[in-house]
Amino acid sequence: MAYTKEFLTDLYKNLLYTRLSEEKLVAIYKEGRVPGHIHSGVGQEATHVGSLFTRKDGDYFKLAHRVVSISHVLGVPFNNIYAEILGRQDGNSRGGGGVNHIADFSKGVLGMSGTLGCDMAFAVGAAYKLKMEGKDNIVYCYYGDGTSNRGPVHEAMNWAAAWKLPVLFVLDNNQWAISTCIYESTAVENPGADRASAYGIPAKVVDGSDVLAVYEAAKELSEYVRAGNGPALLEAKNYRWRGHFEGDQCKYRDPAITEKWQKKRNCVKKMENYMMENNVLTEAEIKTMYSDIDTELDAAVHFAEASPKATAEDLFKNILA
Ligand SMILES: Cc1ncc(C[n+]2csc(CCOP(=O)(O)OP(=O)(O)O)c2C)c(N)n1
Repeated sequence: MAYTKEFLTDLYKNLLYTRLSEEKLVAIYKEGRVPGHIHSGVGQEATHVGSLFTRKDGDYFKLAHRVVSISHVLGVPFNNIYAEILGRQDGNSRGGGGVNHIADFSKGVLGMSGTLGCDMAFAVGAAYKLKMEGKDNIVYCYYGDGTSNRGPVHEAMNWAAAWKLPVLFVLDNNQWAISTCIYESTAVENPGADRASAYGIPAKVVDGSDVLAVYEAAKELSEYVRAGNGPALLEAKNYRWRGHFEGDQCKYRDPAITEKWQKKRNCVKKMENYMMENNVLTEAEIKTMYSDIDTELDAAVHFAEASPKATAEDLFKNILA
């Protein structure tokens, strides 16, 4: 085994935090405790956790609208993540941004645009700043397969490649954009990796349900980017387990395919098996972790619910005009 026990435990724990947090959001949404909507990222956690485990202090992150609790890996507390999603003043954007705008500049989390694809240019702009500063920091830029078909994505990638800017693009290919399957909207097998070569960007395709495989691929690519070679792209093969939003009945797709992914490509279960087979954690230790994390997440939800609601005036704070 090439990894230390500490590294594997930390990686697994963060994967579990992300899974249980995404499930917690679904549970409280069902109880009517979440205003607006959520995009659950259950099933896609390993792509984000595995790649973010290659980060360094000073890096920037352009996250996406799915796997919304992932910024906890970067140090944003669950209290503030949940408060933001619930529209409370203790949210990291004082409840004014909501689920699509988890940002925390102190942790390098740049936020995102609800107009998908346009925020890819923010990431490249941040990479330009890093290049001017001459640091070995990079920008992690996450996007979806549906988003990959938008014009601003092309512009951002072309700019990053032409100016050799330090961006690791991570395509979380869950095969669906609301009710449109990627194979109906895209002629190539790998909407990220197959197009990357046209920009002169090296790419890798990885099984998104294997957190160690994601980590290894992201490590190689992020080192290439940090060394000043320009951008790289990682495409992770995933499947969107739930609807586009909670309440989506998914009538447009075959539930048997979803079940197959849930049974065979469950990133948390796969990592759990690995941990037990390699004597890193016992079943009992894993069970304790589940209940400890669940208690912690419940406390974060209670914190968020006790926080005052964002007011109409809050909407006009922190706006650049
Ligand atoms: C420019 C733009 N067009 C359409 C939408 C509406 N929309 C929100 S999420 C989504 C699906 C995006 O699919 P993908 O990029 O694959 O990400 P996923 O939701 O699967 O994680 C769409 C079309 C949007 N937010 N912005």
